Amino acid sequence: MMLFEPSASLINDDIEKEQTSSYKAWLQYSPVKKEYIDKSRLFLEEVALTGLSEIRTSALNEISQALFSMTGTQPKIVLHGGDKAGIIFATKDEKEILPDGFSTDELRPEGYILHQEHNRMYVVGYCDKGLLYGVFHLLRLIQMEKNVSGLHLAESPVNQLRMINQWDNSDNSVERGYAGESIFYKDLGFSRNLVRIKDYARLLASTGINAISINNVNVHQNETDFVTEKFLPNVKKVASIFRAYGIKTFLSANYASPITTGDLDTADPLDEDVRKWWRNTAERIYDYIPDFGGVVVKADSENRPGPFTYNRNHADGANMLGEAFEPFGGIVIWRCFVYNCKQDWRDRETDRARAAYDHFMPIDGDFRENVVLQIKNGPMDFQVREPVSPLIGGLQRTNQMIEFQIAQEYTGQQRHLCYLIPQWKEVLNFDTYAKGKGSQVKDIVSGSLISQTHCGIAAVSNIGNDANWTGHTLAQANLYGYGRLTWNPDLTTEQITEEAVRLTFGNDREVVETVSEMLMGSWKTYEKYTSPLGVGWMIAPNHHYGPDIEGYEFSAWGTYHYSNRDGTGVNRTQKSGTGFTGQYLSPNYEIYESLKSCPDELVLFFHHVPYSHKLKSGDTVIQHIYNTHFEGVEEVEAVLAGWNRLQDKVDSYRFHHVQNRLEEQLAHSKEWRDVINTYFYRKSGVEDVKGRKIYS
Ligand code: GCV
Repeated sequence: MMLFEPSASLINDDIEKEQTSSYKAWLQYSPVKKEYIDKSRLFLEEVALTGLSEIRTSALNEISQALFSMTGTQPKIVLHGGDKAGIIFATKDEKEILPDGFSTDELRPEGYILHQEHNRMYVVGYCDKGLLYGVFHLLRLIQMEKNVSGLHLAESPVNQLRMINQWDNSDNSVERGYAGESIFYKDLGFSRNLVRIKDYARLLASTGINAISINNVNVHQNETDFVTEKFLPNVKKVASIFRAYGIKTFLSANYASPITTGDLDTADPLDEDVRKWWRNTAERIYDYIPDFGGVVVKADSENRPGPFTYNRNHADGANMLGEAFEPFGGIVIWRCFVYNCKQDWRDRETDRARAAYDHFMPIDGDFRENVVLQIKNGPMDFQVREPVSPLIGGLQRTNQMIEFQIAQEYTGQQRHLCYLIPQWKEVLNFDTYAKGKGSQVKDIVSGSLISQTHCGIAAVSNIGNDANWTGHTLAQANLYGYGRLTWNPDLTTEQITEEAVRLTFGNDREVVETVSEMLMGSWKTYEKYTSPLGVGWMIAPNHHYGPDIEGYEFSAWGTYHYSNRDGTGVNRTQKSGTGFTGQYLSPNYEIYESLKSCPDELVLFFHHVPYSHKLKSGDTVIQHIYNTHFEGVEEVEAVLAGWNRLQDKVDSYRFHHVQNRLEEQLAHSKEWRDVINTYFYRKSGVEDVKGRKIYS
């Protein structure tokens, strides 16, 4: 009997040949130079290990095919022994296959050691998952042609939960999806294209992701039934694909399920029948999927049901679910994106930015150990620029994870290039002062500063069934970088970017430099030609693509900028505004409260100022708006020109694809520039000191 059989191809049959390079994303496994192989003492006769498991099979599949594709050599897989030059797989207790005296002391949960000695490369995991991560690390080094001779390194993940949230619906759509249809669902059922899901699992695992929720947090009627016999066999299939890559499967649950799919007439969290219903439901799920992760819940938010209907609070709701999932080791991820989406724009007291903190701070400490609060990075909603949510670090006695959005809902929808790693790094490095100076967000969500039983980072995925996964090929770097940051938030943006580019496009110096530069500057470029100085929105309602400055100004969504002939921005101070600044700990509170100390990039988020207000940069607000909008467009022009120079160095499919997107971005950035400049020119009547063309 063949104990291990590598699967035939890493490439999905439904992908056209010319599209394969974009489909492979950062797992290209392109040939490396022969001199590199010799120089780095890569011995590839065999891969030896003492036994198989599901995850080890994934690791073996990956390494066999990757090595063959990169080096032309297919190592022999040797079970129980191995005595030739090659690669050794082990976990911490398999001392018999490790060199005498090999220390595994450096191993931490889910971590690994890569160690080269004589003619062998040891990949030693704390457990099988660590082993798999070690394999991906080794393959990364080889693909980047990094010298591995004499290599010794140990790594382990900083965050416990490294999660992806799919906003996929079973009608094939993806809420805020910009890369085609769902890869998970087809016509109200589950997709049969399991290869695609497996390739997604490979991509995620290669960056260190270990958890995924597979359906939209807005759980509609059909998906509510995912927790029933009707769909659990399918959920089980998907979960087993992810399990083989060390990824736990979660479902988004409808808070009102006992009514919607059960036969109760209430979802009151304190009702005994409701509690029993959820206990039975949890038991059923675990019958199918014994290592099921748990549920993600959006409750009392944007018209979704929740405990408020029964005059209960969020702790009552979350704890009721926590109790049901606890016996099976499941967790409840409860979202804090709770605000009044039916606000009257005339009401100047209510401030959406305050909402999450106002709802959750009073119940800090009231949640069960297996409940985690998931908090969006900013107090509003994934804008190009927002301050960090004051709830992060505000909560001191509750499990918490941060939520980012890889999907570019407000940042160009994967038609514009907007690389978000620099933004996420700023957020993760933000000092909350929760435990005095040096209380950075990354240390709060990793649990190192505030002790928590469950914590970490989640993000809304940006993939769909487009051949290149992410709509814009360069948006792949956001998914890659996100995973790498969840593994280690201390990786620099430069390091992540270099990896993403080299793995995706190869090691040619000009390509690496050009694409890295394109990525690195793109967030700030996007910010320049869209809404200024942290004010946010100014985007077309509903679909959120393109400028519409007053599109939300008189709506119920609580997203206003209050521009008039004299000035613009939202007064969120304690002194004379909505008081939101008061949610920050000192000295952040004072920094934001005072116009003098408020950082330029957030001035309009916190203050309403006259157009003549002088920023720290020396420009007035109005001149800043004009300048940045002209600059933003010029920067897109430069990016397109840079890309065009790579025509002979990038395969034609990806080259033309990216070129088309950049051309669209250029045209669209001009639209943004002119709409914003003209709007503020008409409001203020102030001329551009540089006399550039602003339409009257
Ligand atoms: C899933 C924003 C988006 C919604 C999304 C919501 C959320 O409001 O526009 O599409 O719903 O955030 O995060 O729940």
